Amino acid sequence: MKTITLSFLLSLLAAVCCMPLSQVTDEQLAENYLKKFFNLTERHGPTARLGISPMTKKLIEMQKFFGLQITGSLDTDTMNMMKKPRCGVPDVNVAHFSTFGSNLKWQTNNLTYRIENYTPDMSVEEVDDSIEKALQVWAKVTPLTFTRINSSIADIMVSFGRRAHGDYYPFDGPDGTLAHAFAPSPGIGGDAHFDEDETFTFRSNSGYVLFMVAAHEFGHSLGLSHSNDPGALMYPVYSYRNPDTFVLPKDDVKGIQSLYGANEDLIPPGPSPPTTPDACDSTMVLDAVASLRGEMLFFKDSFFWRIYPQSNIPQQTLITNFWPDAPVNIDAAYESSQSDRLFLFKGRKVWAFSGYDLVHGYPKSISSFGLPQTVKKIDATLNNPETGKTFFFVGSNYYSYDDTTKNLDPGLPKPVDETFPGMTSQVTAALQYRGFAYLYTGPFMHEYSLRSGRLFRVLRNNYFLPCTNF
Ligand SMILES: [Ca+2]
Ligand SMILES: [Ca+2]
Ligand SMILES: [Ca+2]
Ligand SMILES: [Zn+2]
Ligand SMILES: [Zn+2]
Repeated sequence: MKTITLSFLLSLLAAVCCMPLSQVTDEQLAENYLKKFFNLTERHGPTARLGISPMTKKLIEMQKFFGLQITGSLDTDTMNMMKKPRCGVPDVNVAHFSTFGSNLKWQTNNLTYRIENYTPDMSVEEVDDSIEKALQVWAKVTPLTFTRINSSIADIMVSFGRRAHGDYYPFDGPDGTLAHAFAPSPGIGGDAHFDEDETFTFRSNSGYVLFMVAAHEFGHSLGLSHSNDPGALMYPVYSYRNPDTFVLPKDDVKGIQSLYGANEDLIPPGPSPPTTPDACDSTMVLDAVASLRGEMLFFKDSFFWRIYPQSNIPQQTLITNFWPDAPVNIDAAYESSQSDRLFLFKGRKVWAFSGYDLVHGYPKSISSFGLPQTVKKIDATLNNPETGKTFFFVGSNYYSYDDTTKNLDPGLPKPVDETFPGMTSQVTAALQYRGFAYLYTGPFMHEYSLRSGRLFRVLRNNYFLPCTNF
């Protein structure tokens, strides 16, 4: 855990300069981003230790933090990440949960808060409710209590402002930075500021859900800094989540309890905190695997990992960060290179995506492939670009679909082990890659020649999805 002091944090924030996103080049945007969030101070001149420019060094730090491919250059993925809406507090650590330091915490468990002004985007009741619920996220798992006051100075002062709003850290107009908050200390410490140039909402996914943004900011108000766990509330990038079903993830629970301890009250057992799937878990059963434009995608729960052809460092992210309209906990996935689409399956439904966009008319019923009504879900799918056939695995059988004629092949279903010898257990995921078919069953996968159907090897998940704890 790396610790920083509040004054250091303030000096980082002070280095921010603000230009509207549309008027800056990628290079300027990247420089501003690295100054603002990764403490880039000097742009030019080699650093003695690495012999590379400070800009490149910070770029590598940023790519590491977000689990991007480490290229040291402003590639498309890096630029896309820099353009995502996010929190205004710097990313100073490259670990899972971290704090601003054990001395940067409140010395009392009973804190006060005050809502100084309101956004016109929502009703007063909705703002009050969102702020109250966002504080309760943290109160539920710690001994902390939050009492609202309507006059004088509270520990946590909540306000909405745009551009220069009374501290040294002006906001940046619509998108970019959504909010920021200050680590525990007297005065401005603990306070949370929200960028009024955003459109905040109560629970819709158009605009930014105030509850989600506020719950994140209050993590800073209580002493947490950012986490690189893409499932954590303290991950710096905003992602939509349903406020009605939100449960504080395990990483954040560990973080806040490291500062304040657990809630000693007997509370009725609720849903357990969600954990982010770990590629180092050798017993993990993937939901689905697919190729996409030369990359490999591994789906598990609400997340997926991407692996680029030139690197074997998986990048893990929420499915909805890429495809906001996509389902989670999917059953199967495949890429149709013919139509350049990604198909995702869940239950009796199929979703098709072109790039990030849901194709018009989807989701559809899987009967659109001609599958019989008796098929309630697909276990795995496998596309062979050479033959234009897609296999649908259902129980111990498979169906085969012709992408050209748009029909199921006759004489089906067939037993899986007739075509793939030795595959007698359920196929849980499948992938074609460089002339091979990989059929997963639990944490194992069987490697077959796509042409001859010959079984070559039995491998484990980590053959393609390595365990990289760094
Ligand atoms: Ca304060
Ligand atoms: Ca903004
Ligand atoms: Ca599956
Ligand atoms: Zn933040
Ligand atoms: Zn501010």
